[in-house]
Amino acid sequence: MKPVRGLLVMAYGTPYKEEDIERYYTHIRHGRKPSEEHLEDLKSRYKAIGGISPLAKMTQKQAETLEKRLNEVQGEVEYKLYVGLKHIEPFIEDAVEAMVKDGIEEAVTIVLAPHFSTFSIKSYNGRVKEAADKLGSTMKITSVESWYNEPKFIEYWKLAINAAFDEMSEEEREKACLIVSNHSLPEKIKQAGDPYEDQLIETARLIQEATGIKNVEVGWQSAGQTPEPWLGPDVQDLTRELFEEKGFRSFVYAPVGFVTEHLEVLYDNDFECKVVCDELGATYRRPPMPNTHPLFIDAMIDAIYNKLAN
Ligand code: FEC
Repeated sequence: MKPVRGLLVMAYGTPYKEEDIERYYTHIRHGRKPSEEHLEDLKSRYKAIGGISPLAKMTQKQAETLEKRLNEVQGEVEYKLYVGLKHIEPFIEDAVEAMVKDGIEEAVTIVLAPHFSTFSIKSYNGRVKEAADKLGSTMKITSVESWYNEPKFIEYWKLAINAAFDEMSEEEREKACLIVSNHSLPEKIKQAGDPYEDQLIETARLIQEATGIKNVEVGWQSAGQTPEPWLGPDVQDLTRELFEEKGFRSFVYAPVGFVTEHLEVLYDNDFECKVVCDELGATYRRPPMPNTHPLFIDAMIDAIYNKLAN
């Protein structure tokens, strides 16, 4: 029998039904209940994308596809899947507990988000370690920290973005701009030398190199509602600026920091950025997210094997 290696796939999590929204939002806010106004605002955004987000189902599908593919491409160990979420059950701690109960002695962990930041990947991995320590586990844990520059990940976006540009007439293409974006975070992360911003800039550079697209800009989206400064420019402001100052008339949005059509894409891109484009009289385009595309799944496998080899 082959040895079993735990495969812990982590993701943000989303409410499963409307009644979950308040506790989910409270968890995101580190236990502080949101105001009635903020809660209603979030509820209305979920309503606008059809009630709940497709994220829960897609996270499970991505994780299962990754497990299946990992067991197809190698024969030394058997990967056993565990899913752990940041803000709703099954929580990261639940998944670690399940691995310990199952007697897993070695595990690899990966987060369904390509760029490293202290706010995101570091906190996911920190929670894994803390949960394992709390249980007195000696499980050997190898954690992938980022995979934004994996060649197959860039290849996925190259194909998806090129397909969007191929749909354009020659005339539209001349005045088109690609906006590569990620979730904004408070600017203060930069003081501690966080690589998050540079990793997005590098992703955009690699995509530009692969696609040969002339006009590529970097933007940030989905910033939180706090008074402190967040990484910018915000994609909506950037769209207006590029329209007015550089004369672009068609915008292709590639929110490469996400991997699924969830709230931040369906609402913040497909609704909010589209409203800006409509107001300006510009064309809105957004290539499909990676979801379970084989290139994307294989990019994560390469990242896992690179990490295990080190
Ligand atoms: O349900 C869905 O489909 C959407 C899920 C969702 C994803 C996601 C990804 C990231 N977030 C990151 C950072 C922050 C910070 C705050 C924050 C707030 C929210 C709220 C919702 C939400 N996030 Fe999120 N995020 C998703 C959903 N996020 C809902 C609360 C309402 C709002 O502001 O819209 C601010 C917290 C605070 O108030 O203190 C910071 C980062 C990612 C990408 C990495 C990852 O997936 O972990 C970073 C998906």
